[in-house]
Amino acid sequence: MAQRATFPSNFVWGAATASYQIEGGHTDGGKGQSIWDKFSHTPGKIANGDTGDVACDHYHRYADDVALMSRMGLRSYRFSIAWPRIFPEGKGKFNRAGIEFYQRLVDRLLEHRILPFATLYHWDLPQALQEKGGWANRDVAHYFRDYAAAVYEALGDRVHHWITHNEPWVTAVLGYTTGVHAPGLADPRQGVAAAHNLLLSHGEAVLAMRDISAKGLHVGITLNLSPAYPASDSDQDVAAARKADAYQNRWFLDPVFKGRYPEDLLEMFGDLGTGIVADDLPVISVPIDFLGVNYYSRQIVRHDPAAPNGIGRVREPSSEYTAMDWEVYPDGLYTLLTRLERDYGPELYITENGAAYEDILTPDNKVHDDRRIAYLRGHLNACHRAIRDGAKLRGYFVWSLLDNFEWAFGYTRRFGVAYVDYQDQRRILKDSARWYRETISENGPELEEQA
Ligand code: IFM
Repeated sequence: MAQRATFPSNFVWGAATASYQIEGGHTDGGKGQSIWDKFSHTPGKIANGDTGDVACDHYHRYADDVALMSRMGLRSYRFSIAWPRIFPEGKGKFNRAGIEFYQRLVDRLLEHRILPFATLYHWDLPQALQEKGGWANRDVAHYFRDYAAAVYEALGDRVHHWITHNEPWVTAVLGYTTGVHAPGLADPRQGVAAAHNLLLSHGEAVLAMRDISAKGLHVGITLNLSPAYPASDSDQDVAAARKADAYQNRWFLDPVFKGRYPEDLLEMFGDLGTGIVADDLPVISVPIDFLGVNYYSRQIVRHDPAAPNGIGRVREPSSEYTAMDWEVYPDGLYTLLTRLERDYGPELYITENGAAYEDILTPDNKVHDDRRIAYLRGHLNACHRAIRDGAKLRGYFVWSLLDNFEWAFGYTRRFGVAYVDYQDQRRILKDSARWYRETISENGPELEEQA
């Protein structure tokens, strides 16, 4: 019998998804247009011209999907709420049919004893608010607070775990600075302002929710974090890695947990930082109950005078890479979790971790995704070691429950532990889903050699 890495008895085992990536039903139940509806319909933005119009059709199949979760032995499910279903214009008229969809979903989850974790924003901003400047407009932070309060009023009796934002770094950088995500802007100044307003909206939402009822409420924010390793011991590479850490990690961690922006980051921003309002920091740093961590890979950094801020990237040729071309590096998760404990100290959930591979559906309807199993096992072992060494890690959500719309990559990347046949919307459990079910029921994966 394999030895197991046993987790604490109350450890939360789950899987995660996001509204635009799985729901479809893009005009159903009075839903308004989101920036991703608009962006995905803009020629040239998404691989193969894919859109989330239908996606996994979860909007219509949610009951079957909850039954699938139950078959997988999941104890928890992290999903996101589509703001344009609740306020089709972003503010003003509340759409009852929109919230009823999530009430039905949550009721089903609870019937199956699956603990809901709801994310308020996973990137599908109402297009009407983009027309007012989107996250670069500070008013949108206040509209987000109102939206958060309305959703919490409607669902707070049955959902106790809330995440304000998913990966605000991605919203700001990919959406406003590089433009590969909706709304597709390439304006670094707006990127910095958007990041600040996202942080402000987070703090305002937490305060508003606590005002409504703090009883039983666990609220946090999810950040995409990635430790930066210098490519060599040279002072220049070490300094470049430190800058990469400021840009990737401390940009959001420090305002939320320390109430200040990192000095070295402000230096890097220079006059691009005009959207940063120091007076907002007390709201941004309102205490939260946990930090959600999305971890996929590390970064190896060298000094490169030709790269922005001198931050150059290095590829480790001996490593394995996923279909996203992301290095498989479980030890980076251990490094990250223990560093979060040392420097910030919050309770933690891994709110996303997983891998895309070129999965093949066999004629007898199987997907033998051994590499995904190895990826998950390696990362769970890293979690186990981090807990042993003091990290307050309370749960783990695999990304993702289902194959889904992978943003600019459309449907070309499969992250699910359940395979989706987009022709007929069949769900087929991959070997990794069976492995995960066993891991959950044993409360931990097979133990690996300790690093
Ligand atoms: O699919 C995304 C998800 O929406 C946010 N975190 C990373 C995942 C994989 O790219």
